[in-house]
Amino acid sequence: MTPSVSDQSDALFRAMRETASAVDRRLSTVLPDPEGLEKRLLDATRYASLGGGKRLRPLLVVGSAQLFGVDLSSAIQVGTAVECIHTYSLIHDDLPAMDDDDLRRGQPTVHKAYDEATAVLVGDGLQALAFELLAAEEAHADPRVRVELITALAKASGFSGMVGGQAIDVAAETAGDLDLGTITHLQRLKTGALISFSVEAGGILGKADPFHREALRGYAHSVGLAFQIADDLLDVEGDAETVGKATHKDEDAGKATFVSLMGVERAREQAKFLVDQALEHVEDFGEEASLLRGVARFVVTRDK
Ligand code: GRG
Repeated sequence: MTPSVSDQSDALFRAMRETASAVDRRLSTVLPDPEGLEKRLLDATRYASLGGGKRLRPLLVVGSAQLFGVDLSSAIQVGTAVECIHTYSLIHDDLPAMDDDDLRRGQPTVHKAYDEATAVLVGDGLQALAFELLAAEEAHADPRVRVELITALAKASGFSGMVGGQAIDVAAETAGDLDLGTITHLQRLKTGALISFSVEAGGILGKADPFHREALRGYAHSVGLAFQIADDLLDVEGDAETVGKATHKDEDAGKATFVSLMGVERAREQAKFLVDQALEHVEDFGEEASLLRGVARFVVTRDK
């Protein structure tokens, strides 16, 4: 019997809660607890990284790892690593030199609650911690798998991934209006690359064959773009209290986004189309893909 829609969303929200708690527990264990002058740095790191955020990327790692019967503890280790990179990117993105934001995950941004130097260092420390987590045996017993994970996360977060996308975004502020092709490229790098890593990580951990890895790449591509369109829609339609960060930022800055170029209705249709496409990519998998299916649907219905 196919589970009802409400059973499916109950299961998704349970998985989200469990993944978020597991990531928090892992982070609490691995973050050092110094008493000296570096205490403030670690306090700020806990402030930024514990108890907030949807933990969507770790959830994608857990979902893709489930397809190949990978241990949950390995998936949480890898999910915690990608969450460290994601959190660092948000902290740096909020700095005055970048997006200059005061609110993140419903609380003052790190440079507001502490100071700019601390915010830079928290981000740097989290980035290093991500690779330490992947290099540890808890990620996978096979060192070749660990090297593959490290390489994939480095590419996804570096010059040809998230940092490259952020650089295009910064350059776009003075480059005039971007077209749809350029925005798609920018978002593929800035937010899509980490989402793709999260989905592909399950295939790496499970030593999946090329056919299944290709299916994961297709799913990740569609979900990544759908996520970004939903983010653009939230900027236009969401309220800051629920979203947990300032809204109407893109609109006020006159920034070209999927929504400004396509309009709200077409953007919403495109996001739904991308979700259907993502579901098709994983249709050959059975029940074990139910978490990935749930996440794909959630990405466009979320309110934060
Ligand atoms: C500073 C190197 C560097 C990169 C920053 C990802 C990024 C690049 C900036 C974030 C800006 C932004 C708001 C992008 C929109 C998409 C996005 C990443 C939203 C936040 O991700 P969620 O919704 O956040 O998963 P939570 O708080 O739930 O983890």
